[in-house]
Amino acid sequence: MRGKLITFEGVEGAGKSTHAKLLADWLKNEAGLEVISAREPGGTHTGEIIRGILQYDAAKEPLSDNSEALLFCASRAQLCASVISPALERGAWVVLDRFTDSTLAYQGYGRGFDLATLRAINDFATGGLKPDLTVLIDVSLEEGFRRVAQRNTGKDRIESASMDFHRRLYFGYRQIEAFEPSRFFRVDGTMSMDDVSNCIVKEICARFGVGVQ
Ligand code: Z5A
Repeated sequence: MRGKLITFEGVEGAGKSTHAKLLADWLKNEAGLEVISAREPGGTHTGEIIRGILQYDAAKEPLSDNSEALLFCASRAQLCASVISPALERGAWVVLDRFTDSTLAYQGYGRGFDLATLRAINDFATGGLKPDLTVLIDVSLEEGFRRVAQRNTGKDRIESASMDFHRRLYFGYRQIEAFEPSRFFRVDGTMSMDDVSNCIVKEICARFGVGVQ
């Protein structure tokens, strides 16, 4: 049986990496499933090189908005072809820290690119692959930035964009969710880590009939 693709989305500092890992651990250790985890951009050798260009100006020249959009999708295309599709086909579950909705939110609502064009580029990159479930972790921009600042690793290229850019993409996630409500599970990311994690596991069990082995 084909595996499931679960994606995590939200603003910076929402808790995506934390909860993607907690879910992947639960699926492996409690539900006994084969699980592949990856982050975007990245997750392959090519994708990690692209990540360096996108986040830390590794190419040492200003990146145009068009190049930015295409590079996110190039990283995704490589990840889909070499990791996600083969894993799903052999029945593994794939848990992703960001996927196609990030492009719609950041490059679409944030940068102002046409959403239909971005959807077409996303489909080209993924071969039309859609998540079985997208967990949208909801925290305010202020809370997300507070958490990121506590981490004290300095701001990357996209984190340094204007507050208006971040407000647009925060609102964008709501629009994307409204467009396909049944694919999304929105969870209040300001609850304790245990409560957020338990809500996500409960939703996965209810939707897909998996449970503790
Ligand atoms: N981007 C794009 O523009 N277009 C695209 O198509 C794609 C991406 C795929 C990737 O950055 C950047 O690329 C991102 C979008 C853009 N832009 N920015 N900026 P990244 O991968 O380096 O970072 P991120 O995706 O924004 O994630 P993040 O900043 O690492 O945040 P997070 O993963 O959501 O949060 P976290 O690391 O799990 O948690 C943050 C802190 O909060 C940490 O200390 C946790 O212990 C804490 N935490 C987590 N949950 C809780 C709860 N429930 N309570 C309290 N504290 C918590």
